[in-house]
Amino acid sequence: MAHNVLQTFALARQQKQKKLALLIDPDTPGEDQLKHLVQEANQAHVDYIFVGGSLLLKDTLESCLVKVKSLTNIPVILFPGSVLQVSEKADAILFLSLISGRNPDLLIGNQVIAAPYLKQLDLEILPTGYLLVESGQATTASYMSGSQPIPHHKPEIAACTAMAGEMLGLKLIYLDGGSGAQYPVSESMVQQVRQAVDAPIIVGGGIKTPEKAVANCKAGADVIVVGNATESNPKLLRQIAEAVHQS
Ligand code: 1GP
Repeated sequence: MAHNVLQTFALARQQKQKKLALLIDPDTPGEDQLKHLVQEANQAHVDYIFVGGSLLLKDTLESCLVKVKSLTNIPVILFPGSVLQVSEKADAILFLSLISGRNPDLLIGNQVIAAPYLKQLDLEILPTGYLLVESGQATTASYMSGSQPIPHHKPEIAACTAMAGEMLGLKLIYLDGGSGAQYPVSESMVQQVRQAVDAPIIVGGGIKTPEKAVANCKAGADVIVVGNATESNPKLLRQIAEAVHQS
């Protein structure tokens, strides 16, 4: 398995090419819906597929990964909501540290538990500083993390947090309003984080329109993540992908 996903993030950043990631919650789509969604992702030239969720209700992660991998060559990246969401069926894993929170389990505890398993797997590790941002209402991510998200209107806290994450050696910064966020991360927050770090910035949570995706790219995001909005309207994926790739 070629291990170059992190390099593709860095290269895209260098070349100022904006990327789109589709988030698939393995619980949500039925088999036909999943097939349709991945076919749409292929046609839209989506750059990455993230798979994971803050709380999974079914044991469908492995079967979902196998199905997705059988339908596409797009790199499939685990976006784990817990240590249970580790699988060699993906290409890479966002090895997340929830640096916006002060919950020691999600800062380092779960990573210690997962490390020996990950060491044995043929899975590329993407060290990622994960920042949860307050987004209008509690999300599953904010509740399950047992941590306080960064206030929406405090971009300077996000900037300092990202800066510290990069200084600690984290290679990617993920600014997330959480799935189904009422309002997405603000452009001014993305902008201040952009000024604070060189690492590629991933932005997601509540992005529902090509306009918002583009605004985030212009503010300095390198990768836009969309999930919820495409579940009800897979065609939106093409519109957002086109807008992101042209920005
Ligand atoms: C959530 O960033 C992702 O962690 C995507 O959020 O499902 O709201 O698009 P949505």
